Amino acid sequence: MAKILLLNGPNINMLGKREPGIYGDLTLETIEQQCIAQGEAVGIDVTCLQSNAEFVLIEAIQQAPEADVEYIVINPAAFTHTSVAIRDALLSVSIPFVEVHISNVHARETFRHHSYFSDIASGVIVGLGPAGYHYAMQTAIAHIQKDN
Ligand code: CA2
Repeated sequence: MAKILLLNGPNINMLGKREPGIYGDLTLETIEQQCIAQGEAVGIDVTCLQSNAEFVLIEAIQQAPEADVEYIVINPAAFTHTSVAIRDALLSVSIPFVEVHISNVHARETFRHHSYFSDIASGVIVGLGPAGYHYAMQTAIAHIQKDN
C-alpha cells in the first residue's frame, strides 16, 4: 500500500487548545484523523508524527525510504525558520513534499517570512488554516495516483 508521511513540528500539539484566533480550533488529533480518512478513501496509508524535537523529525525522514513513503506533508512549525538539519534530511531522501503553514507567515513577524524548505518543496500552502492539510493531502494523493 502506498504511504504518505504527515509530519508536524514543535507546538503543533497545542492546536485547538491555545491561540484559536491564529491557528483555528481544530485539534491536531482531529486533523490527523481527517488526513488518515482522506488516505483510506483511496487506499493510501497515512502515518502521522508530531514532535517538539528536531532529531525525531529527522529520524522519521531518514527512515521514510525504507518505510516506502512516497510523499511527505510537513508543517515544520518554528523549525521552518531555523532548521538546516531538517532541510538536509529532506534533500537526502529525495521524497517529494508539500510544506504547510496554518497561518499566513508572510503577514506575521519578519522572522517568519523565510523558510528553509520552500525552495526545495513541490509546493507550499500558507494561511488557509487547517484546510491546508486537506489540500496538501490532495496533492500527495494525486502525485501517488499518477505514479502508480
Ligand atoms: O502557521 C503555521 O503553521 C506555523 O508553522 C506555526 C508555527 C510557527 O512557528 C510558524 O511560524 C508558522 C507555530 C506552531 C505553534 O502552534 C500552536 C498552536 C496552538 C497554540 C499555540 C501554538
